[in-house]
Amino acid sequence: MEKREIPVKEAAAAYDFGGEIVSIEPYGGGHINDTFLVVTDRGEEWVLQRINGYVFPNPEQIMENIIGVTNFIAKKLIRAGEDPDRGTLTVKETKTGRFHYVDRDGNFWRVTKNIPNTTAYEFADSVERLYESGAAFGRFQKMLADYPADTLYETIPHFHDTPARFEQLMTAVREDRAGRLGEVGAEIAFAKAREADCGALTELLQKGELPLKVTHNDTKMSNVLLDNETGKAVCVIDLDTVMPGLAAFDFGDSIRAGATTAAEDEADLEKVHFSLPFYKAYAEGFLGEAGASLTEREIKTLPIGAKLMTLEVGMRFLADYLNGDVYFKTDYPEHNLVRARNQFKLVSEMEQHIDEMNEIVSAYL
Ligand code: ADP
Ligand code: GN1
Ligand code: MG
Repeated sequence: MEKREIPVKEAAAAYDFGGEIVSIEPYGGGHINDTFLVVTDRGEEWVLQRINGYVFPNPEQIMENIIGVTNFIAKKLIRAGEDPDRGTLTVKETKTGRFHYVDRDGNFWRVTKNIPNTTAYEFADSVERLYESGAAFGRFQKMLADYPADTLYETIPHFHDTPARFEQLMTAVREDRAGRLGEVGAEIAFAKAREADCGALTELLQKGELPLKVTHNDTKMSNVLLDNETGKAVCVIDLDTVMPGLAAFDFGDSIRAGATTAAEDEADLEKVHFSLPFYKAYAEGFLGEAGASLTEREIKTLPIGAKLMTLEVGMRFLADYLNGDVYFKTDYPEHNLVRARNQFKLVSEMEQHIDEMNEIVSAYL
């Protein structure tokens, strides 16, 4: 299938960047949106993104969520004497005063300020960096603790509903759209053996034993910017999935992505291990900021969140592989399968270390 050209110049022309554009280049390593860095002749940098319409069928709702949340955080930062242009995303208006632009294909675009002298690391290669990401997401959750959660749209319903993700995998197995089922018997068996575990968090939520919070829901290392000089966390980005959720979703997703010795798509499983020192560093950063705002039950469920978020995204990669790679961006045909195997390896190792994982968070009870 031939890919349509992305109308990036058309989208850029909808904005007044306060100078001539000198370059527009692909930017960052996200799996969902198409992201570009726009540089002007005045040396200003802007991030121009085409929102993925397959993943987000209601982009207006995403933008409303993002404007609400970023304004809320900006006010708090200003009150604390901090710079809101660095501490949160700032969405730029189009020439006609809107927060998004719709291109000729009907796709939505947005622009945010690029935050200078920062880096979004694809992979946590030091405990210090993972600690900082924990502090950033912990602080993010804390700052949004009094945000009116019922005003947020659920941008992707059932996003971290692990039993629903299991069912989606079973549907993908039944349909076998890409004819790849024959290659994944071991991985399907791995997921099926854990079907009964999938409901651990959703059941507690349904019973009213865990509170719904405003959560980020996509807390991987590359969704936080660290200062290039000090190494300190500056800003949480990628706010498309901010919606009501559980504390364990945010903690868990960061652990699956960060407490590992290899990249998410490392194919050599000998190199892929769950790392307790990295887990501990993240827990210290996250709970140091958000710990006081969490109930005992919430803290106790963080380790199972790590296992479930890892299992869940492994099942999502596997389902996407079976569906023919329609959701996540891939660089080669086996990419989603490699990612799924990588995540399942981490799940197995987390299962072996669950006692130590529990012990580490119990210091904050
Ligand atoms: P995706 O949903 O595709 O992951 P993101 O919003 O995370 O989209 O953007 C992809 C990447 O672009 C990020 O991981 C980061 O490297 C970079 N990026 C996005 N927005 C900004 C920003 N405002 N400042 C600096 N870098 C950014
Ligand atoms: C996607 O958007 P990005 O690349 O930060 C995905 C997450 C997955 C992650 C796996 C909206 O995150 O849920 O955990 O890939 N985002 C969405 O790397 O589905
Ligand atoms: Mg991202």
